[in-house]
Amino acid sequence: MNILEVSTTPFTDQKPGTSGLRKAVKVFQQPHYLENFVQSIFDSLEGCQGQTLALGGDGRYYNTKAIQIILKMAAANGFSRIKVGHRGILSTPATSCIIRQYKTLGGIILSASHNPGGVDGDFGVKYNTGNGGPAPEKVTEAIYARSKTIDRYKILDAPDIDLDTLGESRLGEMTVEVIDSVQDYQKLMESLFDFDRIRQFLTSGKRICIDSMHAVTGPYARAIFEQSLGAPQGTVVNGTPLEDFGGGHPDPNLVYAHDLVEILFGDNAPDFGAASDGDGDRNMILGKHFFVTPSDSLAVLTANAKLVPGYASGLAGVARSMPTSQAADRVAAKLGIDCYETPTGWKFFGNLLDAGKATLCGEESFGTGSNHIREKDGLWAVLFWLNILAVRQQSVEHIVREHWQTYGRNYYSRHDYEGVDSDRANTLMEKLRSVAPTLKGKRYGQYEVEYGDDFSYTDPIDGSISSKQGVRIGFVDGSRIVFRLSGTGTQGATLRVYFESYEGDSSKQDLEVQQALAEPIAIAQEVAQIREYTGMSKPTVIT
Ligand code: VG1
Ligand code: CO
Repeated sequence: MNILEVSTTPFTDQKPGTSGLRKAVKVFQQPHYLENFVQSIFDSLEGCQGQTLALGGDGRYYNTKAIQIILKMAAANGFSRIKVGHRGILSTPATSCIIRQYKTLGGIILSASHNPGGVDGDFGVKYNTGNGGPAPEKVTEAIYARSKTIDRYKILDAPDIDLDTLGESRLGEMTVEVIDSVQDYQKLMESLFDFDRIRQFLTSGKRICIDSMHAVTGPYARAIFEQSLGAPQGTVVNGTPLEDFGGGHPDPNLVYAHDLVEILFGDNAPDFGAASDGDGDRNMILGKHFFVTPSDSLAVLTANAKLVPGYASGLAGVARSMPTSQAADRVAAKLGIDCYETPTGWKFFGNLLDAGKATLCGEESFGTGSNHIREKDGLWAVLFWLNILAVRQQSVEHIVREHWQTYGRNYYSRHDYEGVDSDRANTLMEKLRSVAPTLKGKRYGQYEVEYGDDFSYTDPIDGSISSKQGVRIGFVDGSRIVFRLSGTGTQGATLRVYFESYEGDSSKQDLEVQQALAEPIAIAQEVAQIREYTGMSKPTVIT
């Protein structure tokens, strides 16, 4: 078959963000746009000749089209084998699992995660390295640099591959292996959790509801919860991946997963509920009439890890992204293990996991995971919770309230201002960057500023430095306000403001969250003039 060398010119906007390159589908549909980026990835690798790659996506619009293009480009670039998900489907955690299990050179994940899909939605491409994790910054920078000079790409002139049939076929010199999307991932889960005990729990009258939000986890959740663990059919809702996610926003939080929230807060609510995002790496955990913040979830999993077979021998350490609440730090201190604070984005956990310094990791953005792979993992978190519930035989609410009594409660909330004019958002951040260091010692009501800075992270393993990772204002009592701009959006800028305050007194742990954080929220407005810069009177999303 014919290898074509297509000449092209660079696009200037192919800089990967927090998690790969994310753009509107229409941007990706421009002639050569996808091809340029994929060739830039291949050109940045140490060599594709004879290598194996994993490939799959979350099933959104343009997924299979992009897969066909990437397969032909991989063949033309000398790869010898591609493991591609059945019908193009692989969740982000499943891809990480496959890269590690089959020791592939890396993998390409097609997803814009929690961003809406469909013709008018978003699409994304992310490269993961041989450890199964998102490419670190030095790799994404190399890809970006290459994208700015690229002048040709290679592609095989060949018919499309049948992605609907499992098994091997040839594409030029390359073997394409269409693999079961679920099997390897499910086996990994079975090796970590007590499936018998969870099965007993789920067949003894406890009811759960798993919302896959018409995105990638549907097939995984059905196989694991309904077929293997014996939960009744219908436990998994919105379980068929749709190209436009049913018109929804596949982001498992209180705002976008409101259908599930209504079920769990309604009459006759089930005992447990969970939702996943577009590509299956996020999770939201709910109990009967109870919401678990992702930061608390990480802390509870850390405190209860010994109850779960895969973690029974103890944890090496725990890591959280900087804006994530310090609830896990308190558990780590009590367990006598290290707690690491990293910039936002899972790629920053990779080195800690590889070096065996952290076992569990988490982000406030509904992401939790462990050293079993190198991505956050939504269904893993659900199984972890179910394993704990099955052992403790107590409700979600009971477990979390008891946790607060032991460790104190870290009230936590994030306010997002979406679709802000980019220049204005940047100006707001610039101002904050210069003001923050001058605030030390300043008093706002009962709050005294202990420090103000722009978070800079030095990776403890390779010494690499990532600066400008978010402006922090820390108070003497441990409360914090953090400001940063999103690196995953595709329209304008999204300002994220994170609030945290600590309450050790168990008689004061039952306040409404926004109420408990009212003062820091007012301080953020005073310091950053959010309303003036965004032109918005209130956040677009509160989680
Ligand atoms: C957001 C979250 C971050 C997460 C990232 C990717 O990034 O804040 O914690 O790792 O999304 O998640 P940002 O830059 O928009 O704040 V996923 O599930 O979209 O791949
Ligand atoms: Co995601």
